[in-house]
Amino acid sequence: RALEEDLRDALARGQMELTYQPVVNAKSNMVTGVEALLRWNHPDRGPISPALFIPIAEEANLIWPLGEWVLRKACEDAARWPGDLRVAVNVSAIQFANGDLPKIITSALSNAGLPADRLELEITESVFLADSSETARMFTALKALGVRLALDDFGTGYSSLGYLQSAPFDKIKIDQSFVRGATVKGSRNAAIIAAIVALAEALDMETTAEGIESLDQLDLIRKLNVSHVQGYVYSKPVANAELVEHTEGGA
Ligand code: G
Ligand code: G
Ligand code: MN
Ligand code: NA
Repeated sequence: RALEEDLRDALARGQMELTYQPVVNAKSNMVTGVEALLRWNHPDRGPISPALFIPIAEEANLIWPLGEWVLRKACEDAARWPGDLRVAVNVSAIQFANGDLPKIITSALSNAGLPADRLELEITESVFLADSSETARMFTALKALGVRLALDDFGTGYSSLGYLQSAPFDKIKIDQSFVRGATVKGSRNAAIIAAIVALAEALDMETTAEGIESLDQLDLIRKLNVSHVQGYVYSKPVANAELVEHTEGGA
């Protein structure tokens, strides 16, 4: 049986799950939001990474119902969290290229009763490989809704910096590969992170350093003035119930 068929069944039977990883303000140390990360526990094969099944979903045209489910579920969960936690949802380039995306987001927000500025869409540089006028139209439509936009995995794609001239991002997410080696001030990775932070600040964008695993990395990242931090050093992605437990009493 093809994985594609199993994925179709899992979606229909409500067997997909969302986990949430806290995003922390580097200065205040408060949780300001979470990133929704999709999980599939296959009945025979065990957990399968979205890095593997998202491309399958895209080829099988399952990315539409799957992506819509993720948006609806993330908005519903976020509307019930204490405080004003933001929820970040990953949107693939194929989803971004679909003209129906703004309609789906509007519907997910209003059904959940979630204010638009509490939803952040994480997009990678790969969206800029598509037709540029369509891409520009989508950015305009999404900004008009009032949702926030984050540029995910920054610095790892094939795009030029030209798109930063016009794309209305609120945040740049600094890829884990830069964080990994960043334990020594003066290292190449530290220099790259410092340059990304300077660029983001000049363009009035926030920054999140992803994949922080050690206190040494956290310490250096703080010194580099990254505005937000995310990684196992704080928390792995957790189930919704566990997140509510962690954040009770205010975020
Ligand atoms: O959480 P994890 O490391 O397993 O995620 C692997 C990859 O899958 C990452 O690139 C992440 O952005 C992507 N991913 C996780 N959840 C979703 C989702 O809901 N939609 C899309 N399009 N990608 C996701
Ligand atoms: O592509 P994107 O940045 O959306 O994917 C984030 C991925 O990184 C997720 O699969 C998530 O599970 C994973 N992740 C989050 N924090 C850490 C971390 O501290 N270390 C590692 N190795 N992976 C992490
Ligand atoms: Mn992401
Ligand atoms: Na990323």
